[in-house]
Amino acid sequence: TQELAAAMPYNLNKALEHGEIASCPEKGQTIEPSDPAIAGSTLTETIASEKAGAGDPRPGFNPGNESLDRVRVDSSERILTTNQGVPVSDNQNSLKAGYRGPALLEDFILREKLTHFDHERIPERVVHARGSAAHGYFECYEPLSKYTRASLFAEGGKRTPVFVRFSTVFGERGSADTVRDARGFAVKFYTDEGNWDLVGNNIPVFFIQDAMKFPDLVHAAKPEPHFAMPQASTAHDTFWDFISLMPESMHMLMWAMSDRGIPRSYRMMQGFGVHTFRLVAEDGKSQFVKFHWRPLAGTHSLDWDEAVKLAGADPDFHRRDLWEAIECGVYPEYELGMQIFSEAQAEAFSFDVLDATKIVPEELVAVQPVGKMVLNRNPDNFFAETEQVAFCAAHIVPGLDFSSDPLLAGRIHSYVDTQLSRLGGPNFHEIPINSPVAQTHNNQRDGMHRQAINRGRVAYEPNSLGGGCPFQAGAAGFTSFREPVGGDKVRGKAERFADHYTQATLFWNSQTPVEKAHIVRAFRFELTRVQTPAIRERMLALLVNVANDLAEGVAAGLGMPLPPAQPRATQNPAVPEIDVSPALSLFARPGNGGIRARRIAILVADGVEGVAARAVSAGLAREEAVSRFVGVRLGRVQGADGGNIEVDVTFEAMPSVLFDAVVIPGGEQAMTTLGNVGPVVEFIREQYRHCKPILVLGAGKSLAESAGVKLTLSSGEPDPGVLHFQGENVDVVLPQFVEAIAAHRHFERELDPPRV
Ligand code: HDE
Repeated sequence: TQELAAAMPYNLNKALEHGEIASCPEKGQTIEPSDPAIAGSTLTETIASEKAGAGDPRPGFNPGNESLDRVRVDSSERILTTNQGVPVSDNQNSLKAGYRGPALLEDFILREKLTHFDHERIPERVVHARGSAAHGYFECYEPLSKYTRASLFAEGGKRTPVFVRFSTVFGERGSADTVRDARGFAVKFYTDEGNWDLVGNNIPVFFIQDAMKFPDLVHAAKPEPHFAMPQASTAHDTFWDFISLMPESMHMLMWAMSDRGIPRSYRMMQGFGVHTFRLVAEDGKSQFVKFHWRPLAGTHSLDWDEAVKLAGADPDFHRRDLWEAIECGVYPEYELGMQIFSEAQAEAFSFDVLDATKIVPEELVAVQPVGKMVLNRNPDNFFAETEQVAFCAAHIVPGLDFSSDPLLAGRIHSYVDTQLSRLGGPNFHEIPINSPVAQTHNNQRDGMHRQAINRGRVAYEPNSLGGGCPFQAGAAGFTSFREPVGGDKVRGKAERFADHYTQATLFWNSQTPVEKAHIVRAFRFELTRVQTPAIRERMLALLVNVANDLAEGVAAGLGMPLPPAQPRATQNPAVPEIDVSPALSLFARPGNGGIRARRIAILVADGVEGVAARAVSAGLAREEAVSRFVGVRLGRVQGADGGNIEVDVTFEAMPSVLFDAVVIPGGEQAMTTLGNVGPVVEFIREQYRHCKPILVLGAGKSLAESAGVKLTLSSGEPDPGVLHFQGENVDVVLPQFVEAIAAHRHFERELDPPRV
């Protein structure tokens, strides 16, 4: 059957796809629903974990594939047709009355083509418009049935297909990837009891506490409405005007101004569910939970100067990085962790777990690893999958539930609502990327673009004509946790929400000196761009409440005196449990020491030490890093040993910011040539200034030094990120270089004393 199906155009497959029932439908309501939940059914088609399979994934294998097969179109060896399937004989010329005569209205082929084109665009997402996505799977480590009956956590080794979209928040669809912003981290789990969307961010808290303020926040951050500037940047008056009047945003701001706001890669950032959710066990007992994603490649960021330059050199930097890593088999992996705690524990905390501007420090509740996610396949079509995927904070499955976080409440409404205008009606769940792997049966009918052909005359419940089907699942279905609620109808907040600074201070205290310096720099940059002095002053008055040294640093950067602190909303904030949490530093998760898919430049010109250059390239390839021979122009250069090296890219096409590290391989003649080319010297200088690892071989030293590279720190200690090797066999120095690349950045240079 599969061979037959493969040989047929996709639309002829329909009968095969629906099986006997479709090819020979019986009358009325007598058709057996092919639902595995019904006893005796032999159909396993909808079991998500079976689709995901077991064992190491084959390259390019996509567990979600099968469910999308029915809509995949491959036009190889097919003739061109209209949308109605009519073969088209001429795709070059419209139909005219004579070769020089007017075009004819009857040209349905031209009209169909233009009409379709005219309607190709859909509205972009109101936030998170710019994003990139990938398919993969989630694998559970151990059964979690003690805490939750969610089917994806039922067995160790169980796999559930996922589709994950990463995004920036405030930029438009065509904006640059490397802007300073939070990043969306949205995961759609196609579980066998329906879709669960964990729509998170790379920052564990949010700007605001109540959904009521979301439109205000977004209006303030987006380009200003009169002239639509600036694009994808919070460095403007309306954002800081709003923020400086919203002290609750102080904690999130600390994260956003830290290097978390400019990640190196989607593969190298954490994800967080942000809100407190609930796990609900079979016996109805519930615990609170916070979700964490941890990248196995570690958490790494860009330098701000680098991020700015990348926006020009490659606005698709993160999209490309994700795509290329998956294409070359370096599958991004993240571990899912849970902080599980009881209501009683939550009551005792100094903060309110329903307040999305607060974290639960890991020192209070450890993050328990529960499974891992592997992204192993790129989408086939950006629009059909990445653009049309609709995540929704309301999509949860049996075994999970919401908390009463007032920010979450608004999200439960907003996500479905936005799809109605973005995707054009109530049937967006039928768009293939959105449709669950589990079957759907209900009496919802019709509406724009309906795909399902619901059979029979019954579309109501209770019914007798349909044998009562589809019937309620009862206890097997989703049941909300029986949370006792009471109280007056009020608008307002609980008392602990009024402490806006304690956790902002905790974050600041937990940063290393270099991270602190970067935070000060980011505030300075953003507030320097602000034109209204009163807004700068208000921000400084808020920062005084976070930490004096922070406020002083920013004030000095702005050339302003430090104003008195902004009065606090509460005079008696609860005493925090901890003052420092090392887990909040970006350097707390350096990764697994690997350098897979990191990009390394090897500089070449005629006369280069070819043997060494090739050996470094081969050594890096063994680590699955991507090295490139960078030259002044394409073509070949001749090595000092007489051998040729093919230049992969030029300094012009791939400037320094596109590489994680550089190798200066030596060869007197080559080094002299390169030293006379301005962009080459600038390339090396930037690598050094951005604190990247530099491997200098033999005579490469003179070129490195002429670009300002120093082999030692001012203290005389060696710079661990600058390696100078004189010997013959470069394999000796490679492990050290790999280690330096895995460490990502060598900020010793930056702080010792500020010299780059
Ligand atoms: Fe969203 N958010 N959001 N958000 N959000 C959207 O939904 C919204 C919030 C997040 O890749 C929109 O389909 C409200 C927190 C991600 O497609 C919209 C509030 C967090 C994505 C929406 C929040 C997020 C969105 C726009 C406050 C982190 C991209 C298009 C009450 C936990 C998903 C869309 C994707 C997208 C509303 C706050 C994460 C308008 C009302 C907090 C990752 O519905």
